[in-house]
Amino acid sequence: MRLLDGKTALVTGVANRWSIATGIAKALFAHGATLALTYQGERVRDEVEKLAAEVGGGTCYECDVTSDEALKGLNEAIARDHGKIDTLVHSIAFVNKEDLQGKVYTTSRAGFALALDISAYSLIALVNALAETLADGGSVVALTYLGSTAIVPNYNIAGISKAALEAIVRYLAFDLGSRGIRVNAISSGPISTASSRQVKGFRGMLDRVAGAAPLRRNVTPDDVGNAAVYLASELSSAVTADVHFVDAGYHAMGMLPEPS
Ligand code: 0WD
Repeated sequence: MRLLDGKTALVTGVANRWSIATGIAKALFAHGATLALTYQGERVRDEVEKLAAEVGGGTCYECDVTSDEALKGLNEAIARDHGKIDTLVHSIAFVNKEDLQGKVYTTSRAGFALALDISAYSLIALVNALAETLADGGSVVALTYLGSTAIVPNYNIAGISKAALEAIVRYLAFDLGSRGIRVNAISSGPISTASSRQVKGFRGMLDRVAGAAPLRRNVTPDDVGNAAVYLASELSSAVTADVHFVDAGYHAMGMLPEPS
């Protein structure tokens, strides 16, 4: 059964084929959605255009979310090419590499501001820029991680940014709820991507999760994509302001089992 026929989805944060956003785009397309993809800049344009061709010739737009002008331009281009969008996926984060290791208290003021701007404020900025283009009854989905509410060594300022992002999800759910627009986050288990590999000791995290999670495995961008289809579709018609875990159950462990 296709759940998104006739819907248009804007998916941000596609950098390459391993990006979580790519898995989400593929799943939305498989369920009938027409896609628009955004990417950060020149550096990844060719790769993203290649990926767009694989998901039904989705349109591609450059948009650096730190630029209000770029966000305004994105909204104009989307309104011109697609009219309205039914689903907005926020799959963007950035933290300076030196802030993804060591002590949180050594984070610089500039590093903190940059991480919070790109990883959290950008959701507010995107929704503000696209407010008129987002269809009533639509769905907004953001990507988060367990490090928002629990200590994950080295995730540091990224976790603090995710705490802000999850709070933003709840407040936006209230702001947009009167238009029937739902806003949720997917909390993904760790997946090896260009961003996650910047976290010191990331490989070890994958092994530990696979050994301890109830499903005894890591998750994939396809797993996350399936949950995004649910959150974009009518199947989640009364679900909003929620953080939905797609992490093989790892978040529910109170104590890790003995290694087998
Ligand atoms: O383990 C993981 N990979 C998890 C990721 C677990 C749980 C959550 N997440 C989250 C991330 O925090 C992020 O919000 O999922 C989202 C997507 O991350 P990803 O797929 O792991 O990483 P990646 O493929 O690197 O995409 C993130 C992208 C950037 O990629 P690169 O590699 O070029 O830094 O965020 C984009 C960029 O495409 N991005 C921006 N986009 C627009 N404007 C900006 C910017 N200023 N900065 C980064």
